Amino acid sequence: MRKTGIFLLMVLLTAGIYATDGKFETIKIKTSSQCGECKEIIEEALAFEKGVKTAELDVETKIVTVTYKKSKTSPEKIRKAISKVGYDADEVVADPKAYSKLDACCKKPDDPDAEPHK
Ligand SMILES: [Cu+2]
Repeated sequence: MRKTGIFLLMVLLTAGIYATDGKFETIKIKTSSQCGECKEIIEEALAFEKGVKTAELDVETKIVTVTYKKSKTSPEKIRKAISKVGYDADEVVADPKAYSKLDACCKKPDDPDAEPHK
């Protein structure tokens, strides 16, 4: 009898995990980030973005991995949020105003205003 109880509990738990799984999606977005500061800016912007559950940027690959709620946001909106803080996000180009405010070390390497990292 006790074993059946545990079995039922496990079935319910598994069903619960699958139920939440369907609501979330994970995407990878290529950004124009250059350093740890960029990582902070982008991750913070996404933390405040509606529907975003987690965001983690890999400085080496410049790829940000975002898990979001499908009913609350979309990859387009997430790319826009990254552009708004001054970075390219896949085919979405960085917002020029936000980009101009970035520190010299955070600018794209082919930009004449960019300064190499110390
Ligand atoms: Cu930077």
